[in-house]
Amino acid sequence: MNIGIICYASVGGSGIVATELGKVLARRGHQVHFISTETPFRLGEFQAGLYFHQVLTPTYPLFREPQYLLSLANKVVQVARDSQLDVIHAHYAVPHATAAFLARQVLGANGGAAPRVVTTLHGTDITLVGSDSSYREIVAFSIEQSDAVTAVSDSLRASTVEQLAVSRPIDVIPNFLDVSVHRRLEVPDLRRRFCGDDPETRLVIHVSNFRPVKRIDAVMEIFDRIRRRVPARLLLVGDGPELPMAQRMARELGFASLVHAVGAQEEVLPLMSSADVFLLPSAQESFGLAALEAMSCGVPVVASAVGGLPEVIEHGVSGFLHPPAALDDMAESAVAVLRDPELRCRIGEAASRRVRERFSAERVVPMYEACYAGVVARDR
Ligand code: GMT
Repeated sequence: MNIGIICYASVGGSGIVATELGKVLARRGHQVHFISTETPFRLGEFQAGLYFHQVLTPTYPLFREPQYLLSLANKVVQVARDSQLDVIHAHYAVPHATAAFLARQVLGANGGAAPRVVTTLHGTDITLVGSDSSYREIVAFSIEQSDAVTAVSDSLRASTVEQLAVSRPIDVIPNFLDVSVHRRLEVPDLRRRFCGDDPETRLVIHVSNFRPVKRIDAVMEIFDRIRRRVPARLLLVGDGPELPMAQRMARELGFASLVHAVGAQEEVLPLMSSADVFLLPSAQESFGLAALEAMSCGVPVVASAVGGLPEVIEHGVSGFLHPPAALDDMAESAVAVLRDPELRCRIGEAASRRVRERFSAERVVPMYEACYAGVVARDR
């Protein structure tokens, strides 16, 4: 099949999922055309069957804002014509589902053959951005008009129905990892770099885009409670608007020397593999791809019991979930795994087993293929 994937190229779960999906689809014999502003983060080495089409959005003195929606829709039309796309797969509804809808209208005008549109909802495109009254009507319309819609969790499907009053069917296709690559690596040198030579010092990690929804202040508060009870270091991976606040909090709480902030990194597996516990106290998380990455490396996750996280982590079995306000409880769970190597191992093994059994590319990518086959076979 010829598939056009529209995604954000910047660091972020939706772009990572779209990129990994495209890579696996190409390995399974499809022709995959990424359409984005830059080469997608994590695209990696050249792979047969993968193409990249850059969206350029020219500026003009009359415009106060670049016209991204128009240039994107225009590029989708060109790629669809040149490459005879069967399916346009929009990852993240805003504005990608709308661009796909526009492109399909253009291609189908005058009775032309138009590709089918599949939209995958990722989370903030519904819970934060799409439900904002400035975007709501258009986002809901674009979702209704897609030929198929998928959401990354049951929780996100329910939020979409509730917040956008969407009435069409939405299939749940969870996020996934290539489990042949996503596994624990042995990285003693890296661990020593962060923790020094003391074998008792534990490494706590947080990976995100450092936006307010991630509650970085809670990460810092939880770590403050942990480091008073266990010798520990905090590894912050990623960048975003809340990072300076995190560094200020570390100084004010007196543990700046225990924090390593390494910025946005393409290769997170070695960093995840060197950690003992992952903190994710988000206010909202439709799935929690970073948690899944930590779990694949056998790292216990301590997270908020919000959104889709309870579909990923079973409390007390493959990680720990607490109400977002329960910082003491999150610290308590983290201290328990940091102090008890046997518990850490048991939870870590259950976590990596869960990823392999429920969230592997082998299990999930065929769900997308079935979705594409369904829309292509269906009469419009
Ligand atoms: O909010 C973000 O962190 C970015 C956003 C994105 O662009 O990818 O993340 C959302 O999509 C991810 C991939 O499906 C999910 O794993 C994240 O849980 C989701 N974020 C939120 O719901 C806050």
